[in-house]
Amino acid sequence: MDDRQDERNRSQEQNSKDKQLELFRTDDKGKALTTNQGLKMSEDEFSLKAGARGPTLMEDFHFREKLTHFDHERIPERVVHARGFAAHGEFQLYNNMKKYTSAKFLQDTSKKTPVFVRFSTVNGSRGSADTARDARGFATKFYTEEGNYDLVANNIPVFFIQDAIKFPDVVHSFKPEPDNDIPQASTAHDTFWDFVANNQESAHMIMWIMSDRAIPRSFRMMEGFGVHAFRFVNDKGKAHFVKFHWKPALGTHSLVWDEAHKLMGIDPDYHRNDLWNAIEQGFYPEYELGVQILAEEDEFSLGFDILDPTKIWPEEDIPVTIIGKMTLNRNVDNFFAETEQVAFHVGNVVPGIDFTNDPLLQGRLFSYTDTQLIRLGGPNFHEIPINRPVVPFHNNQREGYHRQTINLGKVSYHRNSLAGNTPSPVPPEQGGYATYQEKVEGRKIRARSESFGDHFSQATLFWNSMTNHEKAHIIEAFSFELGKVKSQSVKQQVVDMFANVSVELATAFAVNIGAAPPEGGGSGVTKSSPALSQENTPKTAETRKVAVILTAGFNGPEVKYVLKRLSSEGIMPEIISETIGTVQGTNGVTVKAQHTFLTAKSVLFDAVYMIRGSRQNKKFNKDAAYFIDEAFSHYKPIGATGEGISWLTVNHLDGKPGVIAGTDIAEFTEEFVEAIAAHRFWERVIV
Ligand code: HDE
Repeated sequence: MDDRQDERNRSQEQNSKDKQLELFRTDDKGKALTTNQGLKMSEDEFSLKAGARGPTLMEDFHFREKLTHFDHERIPERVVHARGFAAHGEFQLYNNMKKYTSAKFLQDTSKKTPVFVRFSTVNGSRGSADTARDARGFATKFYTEEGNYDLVANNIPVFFIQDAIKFPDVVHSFKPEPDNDIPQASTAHDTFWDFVANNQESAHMIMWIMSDRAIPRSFRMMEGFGVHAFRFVNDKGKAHFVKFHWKPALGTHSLVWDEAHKLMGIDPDYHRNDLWNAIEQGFYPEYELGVQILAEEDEFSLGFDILDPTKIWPEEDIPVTIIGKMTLNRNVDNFFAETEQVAFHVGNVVPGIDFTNDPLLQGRLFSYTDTQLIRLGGPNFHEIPINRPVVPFHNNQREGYHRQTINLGKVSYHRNSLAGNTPSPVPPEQGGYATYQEKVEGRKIRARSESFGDHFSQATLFWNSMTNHEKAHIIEAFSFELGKVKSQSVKQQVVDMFANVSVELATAFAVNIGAAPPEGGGSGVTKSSPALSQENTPKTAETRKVAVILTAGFNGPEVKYVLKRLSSEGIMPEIISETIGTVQGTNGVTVKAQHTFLTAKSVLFDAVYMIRGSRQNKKFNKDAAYFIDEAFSHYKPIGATGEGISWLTVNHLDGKPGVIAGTDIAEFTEEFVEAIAAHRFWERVIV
C-alpha cells in the first residue's frame, strides 16, 4: 500500500466526508473490461466490420458506447474562475464563538470539520496559465454537522463593482475581446481599462490587482477574504456584523512580474504543481481563520458604508481575531469528479451565519445556483459526491436530470396527513435555520446609496501602505497593462482617474505609457495601514525550492552537509547537472540530479546554490550564467561554495546583497538558510 493510501486510511478514521466519498470510489486496476452495462468484452481495439477492410457495422454497441461517451466528456467551464485547483483538509476551532454565533462548527474546539478548498484564477479559461495577473478565488466548503457552509472568498478583500447588476459588464470587459478572442487570461487590453476609467468604483480593486497580490508565489501563500460584511447571530438572536479572513501560516508572498510572465510558458501549471507536491510531501498548507466583528450599533461609525464591497475594515481600526485553523492534507483522487464538479454557493449557510444587504452579496445569492444549472446540467448537482453534505437531506423536491436518490413513498408535498406532515420543519431552538429579522423599509428605486460615493480614499490608503519596492511594482504593473492598450484616450482617462488616488503613481506610469501627466489630484488621505503590506506577514525558509548546480568532482562532504541541513529546515533542494542521474563527487559521495538546464529554469526556484565541480563544460557554464543572472535579477538568494565561489567573482556577483559565498561550510550554511528565509533582496540594484 503506498503512502497516499495510508494517509487516506488514517484520515478516513476521523473524516466523515472522506468516508462518504469512499462509497463512490472505484478502482479499475486489475479488473476485467466491461461495457457500462457490466458486459465483459473480448476485444477493445477493433471495431466490428464487414470483413477486415470493410465498413464498421451499426450493431457495434461497444464502439457506439465508447465513442458516444467520449463525445460527451466535456462540460461547460465556469463562466469565471474556470481555472482552478483543489484539496481536502480539515478545520479546527481555537476559541468557542458562542458569544457571537450559534454555528455548531464554531462552538466545539475539539472537533475537526472536513473541508474542501478550491483555488482559482478569475479571468482565464480552464487551460490558461496559473500565474496570470488576476485575483485568486479561495472557496471553502465546510462539511458541518448542520449541512454545508461555503465561504466563497477571494485573495483580494474588495471588488470591482458595488452592485451585482454590473457583474456581466465587468466580466465582459476583462475576458478576451469578442471579435478575436484575444487576449487570454489578461486584463492588459482596451476593453478592461475602458471599463475601469468609466466605472470609477473599481479604483480600490485595481490598486490590489496591480499590486503583487495578483501574482501570488503559491496558493499556500495567499490570504483569503470573504469581502462582504456578513452577520453572525447567536442563540439569543443577537447579531453582529462580521468579515472573514484566511491568514496563511507561510505568510503572503508573490512572484515578480517578469517571473510570473515567464512561468506562464515554462510551467503553466506552476501553482497546481506547487500545491500538489507540497501536500504529497507532507508539507500541509495551513491557514488561520480570522474574523473582524462589528456591533450592530456601530454600523455607521466607520466613515464609510459597511455594505459597500469596495471597502475594507482597516485591521488597525477593527482587529482580526484568529479563531481557528484549516489544514489541507489530502489531494483529490480525480480532478473532474471533485475539483471540476464542486459547486460552491455563497448562500450555503448554517444557523448562526446570515447575510447583509450588500448589493453585490445579494446578487451573488442568485447567481451561484443559477450557474450550476447550466454547468452541471440540472437541479440535482447537490447529489454529486463532492457536493453532498455529510448529513442526510430530506425534502419534497423530486426528479430532474440525473436524480440518484430513490425517494420512497407516495408523499412529495407539504402539508400532508399521509406521512404525518413530514418531512417537517424544525424550530430554531432545535437547529432549524431562521433568517435574522432585520428591519427593512424603503421605496423601490434603482439607485446607489450616496454613502457608496467615495471611490478613492481607500485606494490611497492602500498606496500609502506599500513599501518602496511594492510601489515600484504597482507602477510597473500599470505601465505594462496600459502599455498594451491601443486607445490613447483610454490611457489618458486612466491616468486622470488614478491621479485621484496618487499623483505620484499616475505621473509615474503616465510617462511610461506615453500619456500626458495628470493635472493636480490626490484624495488627501495620508493614513496608512501596515497590515496591507505583504512585507509585514511571516517569512520562512520552509518549502522554498533551491536549485543546486553541480558537476562531477564536486566537494562530496561539503555538499552532503549543506543538503542535509537545508532539508532539515524543510527547504527543498533539487539538483541540476550535465545529465539527469547519478553524479559522482569526492570522497565517494554521489547525488542524484533531477534536472539539466533543459528541464530546469531559474523561475522554478526560490534560490540557487552554485557548486560546480572539477569537470568543466563550456555550454553548462553558459547556461549556469544565464540561470544565475536571471535569479539575481529576481532578487533571489544565491549561495556558492567550492568552485562556485570563483565563478561568483568572475561574474561580479560577490558581495552583492543576498549573495553568500563561504569556505567555512557550517557558517555558510547558516547564512544561506537565513538568506533563503528572507526570500528576496529588494535592495539589489538591477542593471
Ligand atoms: Fe463569484 N461567481 N461572483 N465572486 N466566485 C462564481 O459561480 C458572481 C464574487 C468567487 O471555485 C460563479 O460556480 C457574481 C466576489 C469564487 O468553484 C458565478 C458576483 C467573490 C468563485 C459567480 C461575484 C467571488 C466564484 C462562476 C458579483 C469573492 C469560484 C462559477 C456580484 C468574495 C468558486 C460558479 C469555485 C464563482 C458569480 C463576485 C468569489 C457566476 C454575480 C465578490 C471564489 O456564479
